[in-house]
Amino acid sequence: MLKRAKVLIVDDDPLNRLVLEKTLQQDYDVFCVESGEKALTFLKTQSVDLLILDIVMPGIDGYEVLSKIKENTVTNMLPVIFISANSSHDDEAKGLELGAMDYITKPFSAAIVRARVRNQLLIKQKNDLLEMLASIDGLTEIPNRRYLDENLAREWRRCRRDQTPLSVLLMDVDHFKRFNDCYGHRAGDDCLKRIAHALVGACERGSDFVARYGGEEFAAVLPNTTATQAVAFANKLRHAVSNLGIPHTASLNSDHVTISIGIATTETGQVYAEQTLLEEADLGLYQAKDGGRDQVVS
Ligand code: GH3
Ligand code: MG
Ligand code: MG
Ligand code: MG
Repeated sequence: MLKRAKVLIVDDDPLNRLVLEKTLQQDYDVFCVESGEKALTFLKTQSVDLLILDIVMPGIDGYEVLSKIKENTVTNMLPVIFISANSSHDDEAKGLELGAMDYITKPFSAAIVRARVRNQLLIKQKNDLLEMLASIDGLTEIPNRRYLDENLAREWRRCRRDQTPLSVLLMDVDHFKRFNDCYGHRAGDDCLKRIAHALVGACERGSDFVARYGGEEFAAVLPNTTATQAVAFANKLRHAVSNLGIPHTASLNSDHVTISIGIATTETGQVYAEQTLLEEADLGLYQAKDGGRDQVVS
């Protein structure tokens, strides 16, 4: 495992917590809390790779904690191992049916806990890798349309909830068909890779992201960014591509490769669907093309 996995132990019994912590702390970053409420609060602010969850606890019990975890889109993929003194088949079946990945009965063997934790973390690691691969565009190796759609929806909900502006940029390479015709499709592919790299490299804020929207089109999602800020950022991206200086003698607007950009922003109080944002950005893009290309329209 490349980085140390994080494991959260939830158990009301201090001795159990201590023993479990001792069992796992050599291999993992271990956190302990003593109630279901504290576990849910913990997960609101920190992400972990695995949860070891007691069932019988005062307040909300382990079953309820698991249900809450499954309801939340941020945590529903988090693997949970129940650890309980309830050792009947019915208890175990209930835990597994609720979505726990494994069920360990108390008193437990440290070696078995270690092995089962390791197995779950290996599965988690593979799932994370698959998830990552499914979100990456094969040619440019930047986030793909699937990633864009999922994360734009999430950012849109967040900005609506927090009453902050959200800006979306749609970018399209100018006269790219002519580029392919002039330099060949392989050179076209290389050009797209360099543009993608330049766009991603120009993002400074961790919350901003660029994705390949399709073909020779890219999108940028800029949370907490006003229309004015988005224009400045779009021009930065436009320059980043222009400054690559990729020759394009067949272009009708420049001697090197350029992009046009359309912008849409949700200003506070306005109601927008996230797809409407993309449509509006597309209108801006159309105007940028119409206005002579290599420009930004908001
Ligand atoms: P405009 O300035 O109006 O955008 O002109 P354009 O030629 O860029 O627009 P158009 O949509 O007509 O052409 C887009 C071209 O992008 C056509 C297509 O072959 C090319 N293209 C799309 N995806 C890829 C790709 O993955 N690799 C390569 N090499 N070319 C691609
Ligand atoms: Mg208990
Ligand atoms: Mg296009
Ligand atoms: Mg184009």
